[in-house]
Amino acid sequence: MTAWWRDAVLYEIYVRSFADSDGDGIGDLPGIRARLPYVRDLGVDGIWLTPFYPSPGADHGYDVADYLDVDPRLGTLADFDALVAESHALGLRIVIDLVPNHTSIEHPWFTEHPDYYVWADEPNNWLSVFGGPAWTFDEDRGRYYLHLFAPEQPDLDWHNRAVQAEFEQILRSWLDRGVDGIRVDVAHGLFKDPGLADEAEPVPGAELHSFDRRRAIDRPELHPLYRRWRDLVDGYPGGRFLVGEVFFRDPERVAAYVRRDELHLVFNFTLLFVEWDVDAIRDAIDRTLATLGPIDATPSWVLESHDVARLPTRYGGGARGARRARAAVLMLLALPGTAFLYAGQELGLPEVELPNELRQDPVFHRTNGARLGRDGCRVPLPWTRGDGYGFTTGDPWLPIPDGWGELSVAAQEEDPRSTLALVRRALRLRPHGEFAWQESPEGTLAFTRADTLCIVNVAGPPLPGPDAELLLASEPVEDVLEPGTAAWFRRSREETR
Ligand code: TEU
Repeated sequence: MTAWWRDAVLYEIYVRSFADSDGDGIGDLPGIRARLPYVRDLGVDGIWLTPFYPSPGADHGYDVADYLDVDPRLGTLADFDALVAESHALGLRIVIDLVPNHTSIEHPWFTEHPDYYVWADEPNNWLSVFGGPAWTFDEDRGRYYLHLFAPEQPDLDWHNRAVQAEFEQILRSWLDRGVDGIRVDVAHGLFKDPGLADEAEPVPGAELHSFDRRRAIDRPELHPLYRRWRDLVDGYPGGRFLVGEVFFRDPERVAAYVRRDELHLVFNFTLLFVEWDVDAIRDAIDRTLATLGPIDATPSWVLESHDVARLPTRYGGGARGARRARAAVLMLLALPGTAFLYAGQELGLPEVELPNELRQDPVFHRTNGARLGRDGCRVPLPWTRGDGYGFTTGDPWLPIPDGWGELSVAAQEEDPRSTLALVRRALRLRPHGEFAWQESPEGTLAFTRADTLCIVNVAGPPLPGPDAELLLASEPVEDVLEPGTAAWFRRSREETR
């Protein structure tokens, strides 16, 4: 078995925001095809595409109306096949996003197969992750249907065997089309408590994170399902894999999903939940390795995605946040396992503060603005300095801020000290081999991967570099690593021994 994904770097493309080929302001598959050389030159191993299926767009593609086609605004199945073929020719793998917890309310199943969904005469106390109750009354049927997300995203009833059979077919069809991996959206969801019992303690505000629901999700029925999916996927040649979005704060709860015969990989979001704090970062790494190591599961690392605020902003914003985010990306790419980069992270894009009237995320609208939602990390990419920033010839679906010309790919390609240049070099020098912590002063982290030493000065005093060859640093390093700096060194043979 070629388990190439065990130390791969995968690049997440939020399809609407990457590159628009036809001037409608929305990124599309031909746009991505045209930018494949950029992705190849970055040095990643593959691409994860967010959903591109026909969708009314209540949650921008995560409300799927047809699992086997491409949204006409984003291209055609022929474009998809060409994207796969061209990616493979460039040595890039393709991972697609499967959304099995819910469909769009406009999926024909909702009318033709109401028994595919979860219904109740009286709603229980479950809350929607996007705000408000998780139940909506259906006038025609006189009953309530469940939606852990938006009302336009009714939850499927996974206890219905017919639903299970539909998804096996869907998995096969995309594997037959040549995809290398499949991300399973809300992989901790799917099966709900069949008794639909109330949550014991509905924690106010807990709806934000679906991991805080105890009864609705994380059901034992998931594990036999993933064992069957594992068999199905492993029946295809070439090291295909499933990566689950298992959204729990604790890595301990995630581990059950990556036992040897279940999902190949899970996202490990621990670093998403911690600030630029040395103890919290070390703890996230330790807990991840301690839970996954003994079961021989591959750790994965994520600092950014289409669901969370951009890293430079989370780390305090401005020059300081930008600097910390650059250091963090060197740390990310030195950790053992699979790393995920979110398109735009390589440019150091910050979160964008959008005027409320332009916000589109249902999270914003369903919470009456109490939560700003995720539009700020989904602003289209700036490719060039000029008009439309090279993203579109029309109006981008979210405006690209003034001043982003300097953050554009074109601008950063001219600057050897840019974040883009740093990420490209890091992807070429990315270390492999055994991980081990090394002693380091307070406020700093140091670990080795075989003979590469990675030092991160999170918030310690200026740290003198070791007597070793400097491979790469997130900031110019004279004699010391200032706080908010990471660097990779090659240890001499002497030290390695
Ligand atoms: O996210 C699932 C999930 O748990 C997140 O919604 C998370 O709780 C939230 O973003 C925090 O604000 C997946 C997708 O990644 C997300 O984009 C979709 O909106 C969601 O599923 C529904 O399909």
